[in-house]
Amino acid sequence: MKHDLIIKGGKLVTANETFSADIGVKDGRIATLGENLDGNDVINADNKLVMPGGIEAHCHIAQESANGIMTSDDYESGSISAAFGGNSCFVPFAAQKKGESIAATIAEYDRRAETKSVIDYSYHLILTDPNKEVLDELPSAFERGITSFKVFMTYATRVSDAQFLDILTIARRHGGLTMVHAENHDMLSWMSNALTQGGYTEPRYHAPARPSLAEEEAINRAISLSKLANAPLMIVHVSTPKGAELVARARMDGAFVFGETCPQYLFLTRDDIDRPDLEGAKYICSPPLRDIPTQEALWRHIAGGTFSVVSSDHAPYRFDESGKFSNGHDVDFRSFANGMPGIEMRLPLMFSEGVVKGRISLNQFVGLSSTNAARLYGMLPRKGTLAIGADADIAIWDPNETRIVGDMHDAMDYNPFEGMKITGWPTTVLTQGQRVIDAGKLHANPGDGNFIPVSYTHLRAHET
Ligand code: DUC
Ligand code: ZN
Ligand code: ZN
Repeated sequence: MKHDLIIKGGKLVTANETFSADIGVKDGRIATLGENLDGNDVINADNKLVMPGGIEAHCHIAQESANGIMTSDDYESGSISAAFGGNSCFVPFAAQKKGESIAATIAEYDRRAETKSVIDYSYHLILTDPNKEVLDELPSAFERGITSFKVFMTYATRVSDAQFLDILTIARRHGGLTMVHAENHDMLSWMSNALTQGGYTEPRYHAPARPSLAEEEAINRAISLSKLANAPLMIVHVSTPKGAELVARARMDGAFVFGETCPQYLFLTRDDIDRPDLEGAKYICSPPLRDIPTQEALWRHIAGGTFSVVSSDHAPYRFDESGKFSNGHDVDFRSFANGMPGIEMRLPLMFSEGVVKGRISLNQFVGLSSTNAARLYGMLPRKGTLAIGADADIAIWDPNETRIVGDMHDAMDYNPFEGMKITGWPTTVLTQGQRVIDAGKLHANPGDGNFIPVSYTHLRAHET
């Protein structure tokens, strides 16, 4: 067969195997894995690793925050930055506004994504107003190929436990996965009020205002609700050792519970929020940054299988009046925009500090960065693996390239990981067989990425 493209000489890595083969791509899909293939176009992957492209499963793109502040990245800059970081697909959030129908939310995010994304995408739907009409409408999201929902246990956008149970139940019935931001709202409000009333208002007080206990309590409650509804649940951005233990325990007990953590909890600490002259505001994210023993515990849980995915939680707000200081400079820690960028850093950080430093295997890296997200969010076997018939969503990595982290390709004016020395970078990224990134250059156009309708089959915990 004459292929459109062949990738020659690389070492192929999936979540389960590592082997040498060439890949033949035809009509955007992997047509052949073998030797001596024939193709119109050739990518030489000698001394490179050839892996499924990353799937970024937690990022905020062209989305207003809980306080109404728009992210700096739209689908163009966000997808370009994701691709430069080794991702061939991403799943940002479509966030329902209070009073808005599901159809209106999805239509709005289609408008934001359609002509802009350079890589394939889907959405998780954030539910902030699950009234009766919205719950009745929810099954229509499945028909559209959207099967994951996120709820908050804090912020004005939070749901009650009863509403959470309603959503879990509908998701279970139709084959969907509910994701949760787990922090106890009243504990956070009480701590924040006490701190601000005492005059403790600088960015650094964001950390004590959101204590580990608030996450632990909420994770415990969320798991109980998922057990009651017998419905699958993904606890996103787990940031505490006790929270991770609760996820591990639930999985061992056979509950439908999955966990995610993020690079910021592995590489930064609350000392970063302590930086002078409001610079600490760059490091305000929720849950907040913790400490070194937490980093070590989270790494152990990554290696041991507690977490199915490591996602960036890219929530980009610039260090200016458009972002962090939308409410002014002279305000307390609650009023700075909440989140930090990292969509381009997730995979290089995990490769360098995880694989190169021996904390996780190459196959675990592929599982955590691509395959498990594909399985959880309904894209496997179309995406997330190197198999015949799968989309040719491929990232080719130079495992030896070393760089000092500087500016990224997002629309941000700072990089929280700047200055780190990283070994291993993606050199080529393909989505459906088309070069998106090659040799440091962008090859795709806005709108080349496609919406990928997904369907989800319930998993047992040990399957990711
Ligand atoms: N939760 C997120 O998932 N991202 C940004 C801020 C937040 O609270
Ligand atoms: Zn969250
Ligand atoms: Zn998030």
